[in-house]
Amino acid sequence: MAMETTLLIVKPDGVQRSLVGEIITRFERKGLQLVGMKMMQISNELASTHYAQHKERPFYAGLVRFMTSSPVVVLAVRGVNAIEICRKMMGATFGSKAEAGTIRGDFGVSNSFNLIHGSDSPEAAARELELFFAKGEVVSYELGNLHWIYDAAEEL
Ligand code: D4T
Repeated sequence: MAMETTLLIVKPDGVQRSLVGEIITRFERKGLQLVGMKMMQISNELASTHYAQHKERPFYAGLVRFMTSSPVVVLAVRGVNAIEICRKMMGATFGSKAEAGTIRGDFGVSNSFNLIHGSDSPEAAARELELFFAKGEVVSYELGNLHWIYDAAEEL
């Protein structure tokens, strides 16, 4: 298992529903390290680039409209196996189906608004971190309690 950095986005519905703190808290409590964070308004161009793989899908136009409808909070989150861990914590794509205990399962019921985005592979994470963060906005620093989060002898 590798140390990974992943991109998360608290989507417009998460911001509008005042769930930003609640959502970030879950990742912090898990033991993941915040290494980048900002509020921003996603442009049409950025939303189109980010969701380019869905361009032909029927929900694409609505998805771009949704992602640009209100500010979002973007996060860079680091940890061992962080990509898979974050995806598990997010839950299935829509709140109506997502398991209780996950972010989408606990806070949403919609079949299009789904509160949070998370990179789904190392390649996607690298691409998305570069799309959303400028050089220098993702930082490196030592977590004081790292040796209590991981068994340093075994896992790092
Ligand atoms: P993201 O990419 O936002 O982390 O979500 P998922 O990885 O869980 O889901 P996805 O890529 O299949 O969908 C991307 C994005 O499109 C919206 N969507 C999706 C939608 O509005 N209607 C749909 O039918 C689907 C499949 C929600 C997430």
